[in-house]
Amino acid sequence: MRDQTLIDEKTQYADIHVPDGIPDNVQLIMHGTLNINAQIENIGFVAQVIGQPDMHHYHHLGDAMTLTDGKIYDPSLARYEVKGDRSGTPDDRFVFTSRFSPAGVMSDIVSLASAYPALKEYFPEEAERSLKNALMLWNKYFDAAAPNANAAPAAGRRGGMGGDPRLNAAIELWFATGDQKYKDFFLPLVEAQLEPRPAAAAPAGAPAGFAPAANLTNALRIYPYMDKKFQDKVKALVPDYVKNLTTNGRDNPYGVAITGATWAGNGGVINTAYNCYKIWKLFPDMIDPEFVLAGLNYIFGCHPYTNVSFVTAVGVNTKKVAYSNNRADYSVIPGGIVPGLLVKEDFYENKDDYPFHWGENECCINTAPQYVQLCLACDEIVRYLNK
Ligand SMILES: [Ca+2]
Ligand SMILES: [Ca+2]
Repeated sequence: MRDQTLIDEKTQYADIHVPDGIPDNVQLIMHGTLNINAQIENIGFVAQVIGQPDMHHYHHLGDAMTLTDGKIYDPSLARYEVKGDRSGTPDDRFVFTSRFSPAGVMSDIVSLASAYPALKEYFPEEAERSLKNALMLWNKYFDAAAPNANAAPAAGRRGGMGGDPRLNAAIELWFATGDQKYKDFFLPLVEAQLEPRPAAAAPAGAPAGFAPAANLTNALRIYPYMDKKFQDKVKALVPDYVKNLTTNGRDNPYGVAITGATWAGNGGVINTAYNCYKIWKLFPDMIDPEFVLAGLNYIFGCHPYTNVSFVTAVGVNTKKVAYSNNRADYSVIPGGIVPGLLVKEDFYENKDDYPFHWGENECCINTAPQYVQLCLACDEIVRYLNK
């Protein structure tokens, strides 16, 4: 695994182009679990937002390290006065602890349980701490997170998007612990996802008679570890899934499904293309690997309106204005992926000279690892095709 960065969490020192013997991906995961575990151990759950205290921090363009002084704000001190680990500088970030949702906790379990195997070799203590907190949250909120027990499952942005919000948590806890009880819980839910979906699930603008394909995402994730009966069932659904991809792509020449509503759909384009890669790995005769490449080509510029690469600083003609970890107007931080396009008539589609359309111009961090995975998948496919 790639090791090009020195990261010392104790001294809070990082240096690029200095390998330190630990894979950088593992260190990134560690960096995230330190924050998640600290929140769980101090306030009992992960807050929906840790935000900037004022406008200056919100649009801060300097080194992000300088956003805060690393000391606890003490209003009894004079401005900029420092005493031990406290200071009179009102730069502490705000933690929003309202809008707690048991369903939202399930995604914290996903993060911690999936971090466990990744951290075990290099950071065994942090791995155990992550698993312990994941199990604690599962036991504490399992009942309250049930779809029918959740007073307002969609009230928070992390409250789950339909279905049982505990499904993915159970899958990751099963991978982490091997405990059969998690499998007993998730398997019927995954099998339900393989059932035909109602016509109402068809994408906007789908042709008449459009039959949405089964949701294969979780089934593909667990496929290698399941029995033959399950595997046969998944395999039987692949032709319809592939046909659906073709139908979805029929309304544009790019071979991808553009969401057309709410948040623009680059995340969906990337995830669908990566699902196609997983199908190609399992059933190479049943899908054209071009479906995988089409997703990345779209992200890199083969899309309506412009040929701009949606990955900031990757490509010849790239997004030059995008919100990232700050909201500084008309600026950009390299390496983010913007949400992309809605493809609406007379709409401000992903403009650099009018970048205020949040749902098309804001990079979200969860898209970055998905994009990296898709790049690795495409690299493998291109090598195979050129063999
Ligand atoms: Ca490293
Ligand atoms: Ca401070």
